[in-house]
This record gives sequence, structure tokens and C-alpha cells, in this order.
Amino acid sequence: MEKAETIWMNGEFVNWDDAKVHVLSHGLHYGTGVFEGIRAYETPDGPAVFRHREHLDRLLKSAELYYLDIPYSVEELREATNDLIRRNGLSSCYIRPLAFRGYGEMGLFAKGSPVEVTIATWTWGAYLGEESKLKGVRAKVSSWRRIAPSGLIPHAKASGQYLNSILAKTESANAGYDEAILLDDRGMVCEGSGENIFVVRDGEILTPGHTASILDGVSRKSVIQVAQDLGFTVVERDISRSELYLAEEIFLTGTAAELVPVREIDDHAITCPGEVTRAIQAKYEDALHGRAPEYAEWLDPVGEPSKVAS
Ligand code: PPE
Repeated sequence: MEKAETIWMNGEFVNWDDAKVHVLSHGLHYGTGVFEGIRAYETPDGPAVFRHREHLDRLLKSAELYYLDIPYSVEELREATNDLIRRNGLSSCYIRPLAFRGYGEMGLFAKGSPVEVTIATWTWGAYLGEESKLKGVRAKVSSWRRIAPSGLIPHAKASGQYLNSILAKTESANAGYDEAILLDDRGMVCEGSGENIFVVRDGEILTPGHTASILDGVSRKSVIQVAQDLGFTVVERDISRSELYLAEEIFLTGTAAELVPVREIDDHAITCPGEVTRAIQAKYEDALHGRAPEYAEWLDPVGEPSKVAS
């Protein structure tokens, strides 16, 4: 990964190489952490964070769901992040806030272990490859099912839960595909290993509803809004596996991946990029980069770089 200068760690700015934890940190052993993936984009008004508050609200909600008390407010984390981006002099970047149970006690019920909070920012290009946004990706339905609400909390963005995504992603990568699509325990389509999924059928845009075992993505919500504003009908409902093969178009959305068309699913060709995908992608890109005034409130400008202040 591409290093930046500084990482925010428990209220302080530390050098990138000094942002370390103890090997007996609870989160390392049990996955007791929650995190976010956020992006800042270069806009005509300088770097701006996309839907900053929504991401931080979700971080605090994920933490609460796993009984982690984050000792900072959304506003404090927001200011720390904007300050960090300015100090690192980044015009666009990926932002990774993380809260985890740190070093103190071992064992499953370790209320005494402190909750550590860190924020890192770095330059991170297209998650599924530079060409993915134009040419699309080859996806494979995974043999691993998405975690069920009977065992974990699909709507939380919790570190340990990603072992499920990693199994699916590894299986698809080992088989030569770019991405995995996970079904739920009923066999209905859920999402990619790190993206939500949209399927175009008969001109309508389908996506699993927010009560499905998905992470209710911030990009998902934004893309639904953009699609509706462009006049498309978006239907949130169960999607069967066979509907993937019958789809006119399929695309994935996520902060790291952004909006990526799928050009093949289980070796069945899908129109790529289709007209619906292309129209939404173009408008969404404008929204991300501050070129769509109607979505201006989605961007949180970070202000001028202040490297001298660090
Ligand atoms: N589902 C999952 C499982 C997921 O991890 C993400 C984001 C999404 C859906 C889309 O959510 P949103 O980013 O709010 O639109 N995945 C993050 C982490 C990826 C990673 O590999 O790490 C991301 O895109 O930042």
C-alpha cells in the first residue's frame, strides 16, 4: 500500500511507521473491531469527503452493536479525519477509521480492555483494478453463503465478519475470477465480497432490500437516489440466482470499488457496460467529484492542506 505521513491514533497524530499495537490486543485474537471505508475526492473546492457523516454514523452504530464504547463523537472523528487529510497533503484518498478492543484482558468477555480508535488515510486506486470501471469484472457465485442474522449482524461493519468475505473472495480469485457474489442461506442473492449488487431486468433496477443479509451500503443508498433522479425504477426485493444469468446488466457498488459493471457471471456474458449502468455511473462520478450541484450536500470539504501545522 501507499504510505502517507501520519495516522491518527487515540487522539494523536503519529508517524505512519509508529502506529503500532501490542500482539495481545483483543481485536487481533477475536476480531473485535469495527471499521469504515470512506473516500475523499478531488473536487473544484479541493478535497472533499463523500457522505462523511453517514459513514461515521455507521461506524458508531457498528461499535454499539458489538458493545464497543467509542470515546469520540461523530463530530470529533469528522474533524480529526479532515485534519489528517490536510496534514497528509492528500487531494484524494481512501479513509479507514477503525475501533477495536485493545490490550488489557484476554478472554471473550473482556470489558476491561480499552477501545482503541485509529484513522488512516492513503492513496488507493480502483479496488477491482483500473480497467474494472470501464470494462467490467468477471464474477462467480460463491459456495460460501453470506453470514446470516441468526449468527452475526450482517448490517454491522465488523472486522471478524470479514472472514466470511475473505473466504468468498479467495475462492473466486483462486478460480480466476475478479469478484465473488454471495447468496444468503435461502439461496437468494446478497452482495459481492465488498460491494452491494444491482441487477437490471426488463429496464427495472433490482437490488436486495435493506432487510436482506447485506451491508446497507452508503454507495448503494446514493446510487439508488441517483438512479431514481434519472428516472429509473429501483425495486428492492429478493433476487434469485437464475435472475443473475437472465440479467440485462449487473453492477456492483462500494466505496473502495465505486460503481463497477459485471461483464460475466459464472461464465455467462452480460451486456457491459449497459446503457443503464453507463448513465448511472456517469452521474455518480459527477456526484463524487463535485460536478453535480444537486448532490453537493453529499460532500464534506476538508479545506486547505496544512502540512506546516503538523
Ligand atoms: N458490502 C460489504 C460486505 C462491504 O464490505 C462493503 C464496503 C459494501 C457492501 C458497500 O458499502 P459502502 O462502501 O458503504 O457503499 N466495503 C468496504 C471495504 C472493502 C475492503 O476490502 O476493505 C469499502 O468499499 O470500503
